[in-house]
Amino acid sequence: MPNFEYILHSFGLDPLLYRPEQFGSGLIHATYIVKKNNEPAYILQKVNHQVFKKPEDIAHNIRIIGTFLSASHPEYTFTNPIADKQGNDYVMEDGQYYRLFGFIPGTHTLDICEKPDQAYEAAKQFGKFTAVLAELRTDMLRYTIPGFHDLGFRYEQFERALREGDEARIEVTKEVAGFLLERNNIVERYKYIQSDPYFKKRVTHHDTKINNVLFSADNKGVCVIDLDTVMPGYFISDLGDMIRTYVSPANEEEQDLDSICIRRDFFKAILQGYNDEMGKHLSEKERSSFVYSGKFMIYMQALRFYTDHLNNDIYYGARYENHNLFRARNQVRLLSELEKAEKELVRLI
Ligand code: GN1
Ligand code: MG
Repeated sequence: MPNFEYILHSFGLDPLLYRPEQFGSGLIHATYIVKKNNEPAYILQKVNHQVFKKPEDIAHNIRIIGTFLSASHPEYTFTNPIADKQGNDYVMEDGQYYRLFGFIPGTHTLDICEKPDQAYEAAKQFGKFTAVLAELRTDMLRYTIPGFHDLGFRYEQFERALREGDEARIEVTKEVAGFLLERNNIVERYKYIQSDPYFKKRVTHHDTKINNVLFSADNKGVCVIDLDTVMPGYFISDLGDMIRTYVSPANEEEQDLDSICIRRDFFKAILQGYNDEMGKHLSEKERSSFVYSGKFMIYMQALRFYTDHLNNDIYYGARYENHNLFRARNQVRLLSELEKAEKELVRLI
């Protein structure tokens, strides 16, 4: 257990009045909602230092973005981190980094995308985030996780795991490896994108799950949160992760693979919401990659879960036997479903 008394105190909060409770379902950080009189007041997060080797880079990016927005888009809702009593972005306790954000009153998050309207609102918020930052020079930002959405790099990690990973696991999961190896053209297309001047690097969120959007009481999107992975990137990361996580009613934890399917109306809603903000910024070439973006992200997530399984779950951890293998098979199924629906989805656009 963290020493909450010390942490709260360092942020200038009276530990007798404020109480942290475990919150959310992220795989990487531990998140707490800090309540006063049973009402949410702050969000406290312990940063995963294994994954984010330089937490100060996150703070750097958020500061640059906050400063830019307050000058150019003061109306934009942006959750600046709260400094501790000494003015630091973090409090260190027992070798761990903690940071604090204000809770925006009247907002809530969703864990599951249940209606096309929600997909639309979320996509609009992620699109807006990149759009309001269109004039910010991306070279001002740091890469908080080097190679994070570099599919070539993820593929190399997968190949290395096939050579050096757990032999027993490799032996009994050959069908997953085979499926992924066969689709290496997804990597080739990404490499082409990297050299294509019509694909622009922009300020990209890189984690566009629905629970990273705040909604108002009347279910309108308010803003995006969880800015650790904000760094320069391609729009296919953000659009693709929405397709990956909103389009199927079953999420990446689902073990009943037959419940995975492609909901056309959700796909359409994502594109509408994203385009309403980003349409005018995207090139023709970029616009012809909407379905590809979904394949790109699902494929990358399948690679990452499977690679972690072969590496004995050192990154994502496993709450039950073969957890990451189940997750990988889930993403493999989702990718197959997307492939089957592809022609129809292209027509929808
Ligand atoms: C991680 O921690 P969470 O759930 O927000 C991961 C994402 C993956 C996701 C899969 C830093 O995000 O890239 O898509 O798990 N974040 C990092 O659920 O690796
Ligand atoms: Mg996250």
